[in-house]
Amino acid sequence: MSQRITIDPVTRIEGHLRIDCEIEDGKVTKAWASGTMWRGMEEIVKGKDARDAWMIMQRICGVCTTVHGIVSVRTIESALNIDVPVNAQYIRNMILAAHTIQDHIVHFYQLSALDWVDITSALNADPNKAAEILKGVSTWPLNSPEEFTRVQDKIKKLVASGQLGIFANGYWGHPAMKLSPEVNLIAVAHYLQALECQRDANRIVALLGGKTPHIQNLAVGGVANAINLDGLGVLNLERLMYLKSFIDRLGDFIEQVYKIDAAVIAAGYPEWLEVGQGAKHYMCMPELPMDGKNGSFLLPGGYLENSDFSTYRPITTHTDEYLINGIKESSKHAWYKENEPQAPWEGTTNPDYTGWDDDGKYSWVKAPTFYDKTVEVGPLADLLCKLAAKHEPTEKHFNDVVNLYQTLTGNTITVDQLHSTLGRIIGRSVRCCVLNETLSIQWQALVDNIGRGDFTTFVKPVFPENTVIKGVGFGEVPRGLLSHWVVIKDGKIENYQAVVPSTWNSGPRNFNDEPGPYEQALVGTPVADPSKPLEVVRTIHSFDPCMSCAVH
Ligand code: NFC
Repeated sequence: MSQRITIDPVTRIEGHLRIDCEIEDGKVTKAWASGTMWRGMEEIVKGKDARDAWMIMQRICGVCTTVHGIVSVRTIESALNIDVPVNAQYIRNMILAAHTIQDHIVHFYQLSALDWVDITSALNADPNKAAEILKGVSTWPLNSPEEFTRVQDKIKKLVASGQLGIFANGYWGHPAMKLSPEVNLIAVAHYLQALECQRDANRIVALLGGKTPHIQNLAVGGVANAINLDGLGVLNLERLMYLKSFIDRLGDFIEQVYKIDAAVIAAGYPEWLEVGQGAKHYMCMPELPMDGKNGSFLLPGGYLENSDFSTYRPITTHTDEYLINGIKESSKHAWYKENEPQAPWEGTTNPDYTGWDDDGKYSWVKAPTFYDKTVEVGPLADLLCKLAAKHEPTEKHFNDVVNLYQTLTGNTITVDQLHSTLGRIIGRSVRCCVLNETLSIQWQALVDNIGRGDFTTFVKPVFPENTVIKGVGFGEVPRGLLSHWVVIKDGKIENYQAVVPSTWNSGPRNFNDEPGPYEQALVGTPVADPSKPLEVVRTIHSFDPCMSCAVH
């Protein structure tokens, strides 16, 4: 006998997401993902000056706040075919990398850890044993018995006060919680420390971007940071060194805490390497451009089909015709008037709410496809594509996670097992380590270029008169592949479409009725107690949904 459950809203995400599942014999057999809020950003921006698009479109989201701005300026610059000064690229790259690092730390600890970590069990832990577990594994100075005792006392006081605050509504004591009290205590301690450490990543964004969330330093044609090494410029020597101090400090937490915790959590839940495969096709963008035209990148991107590395096709530029011609969005199952797949430059967004229909329309999220296929994007796609590309930093950090997992469990993690809920969590930690290394590289590239006497950060854009121009900008952002598409006439926006990572992943059934990645990933998920569907939430959280991005 099948049972239907609805989780609405799913919490510890950004935005408004409803998940419906049919459960039979303790497993999910069918699922629906629905974005339940629409705002119409693509309509709002029409008719506006193209130079202002980034400022408006950045407001799609307050979580991935910088990336819509950066991709939007790339979009307008692609329409104008202008070369951006490399100083501007390095500054944008550091913002993008630092922002993504901050996002991944917050996702692991604040948004998803409590799906796996039972706070109440940490009360029974032995702080000495907790410190012993990490001896020889991590050099993090706060992994001490004293610190673990301090954290445990803090939680005890919280429980005694009856005011659990942020820890009030977990699935504590759930049969799917399996970590030892000591590992739970370690995770709670790191949860609290992560709140502090993520601020260093945000400081990098704010120093370069003027503020965060929603940076202020972008411009079509570059950035507004003035470089003046010994004067009172916005970016002087003192600021550059200040920036470097945050970059260095951030690395310790990522390497000595986050990467290790990812392996420790995986070791506690090996069965989650067998659950949660989404779409079988994966795509990620090349990112961190090192030239002015988005044609050469520090990090590779590509596309692979049917979970098969032999199909890997590198994507080497943001102007790749194969890439641009393959992307469409369909609204057969979304609350918009048009049903047929549309290429984004011709895309329309005409809202038409008709209520929930299991076999018809049931979401505000459109369904993107690549050459008619539903594709997963995000940290797992990023990991798989970079492993297929034999990207050395990715291989190195992935091997570190696997080696620690092996030490803890005696087993290895195969690439086949990455198509899973844990695969996404591991992918995000690996990506965070890779991005952390890029921060120093970008910083050095900027300092070296300034040292050669190049202080340029901006070229003035000139819009042609009486001509329609089209642009597309891409980015590999925290939740995966982002693209913005624009049609401009006389400097004003005629059409604007955003095809967003969480749209790819949380999309409903596509024009061919194939379920979206969330919906596919949920099928087969075990559910011990349908009234407390922790396991469903684990898989959904592994994607790190951002629904205000997904719908926009
Ligand atoms: Ni909001 Fe964004 C979406 C990201 O999926 N990353 O491109 C935007 O949010 O987190």
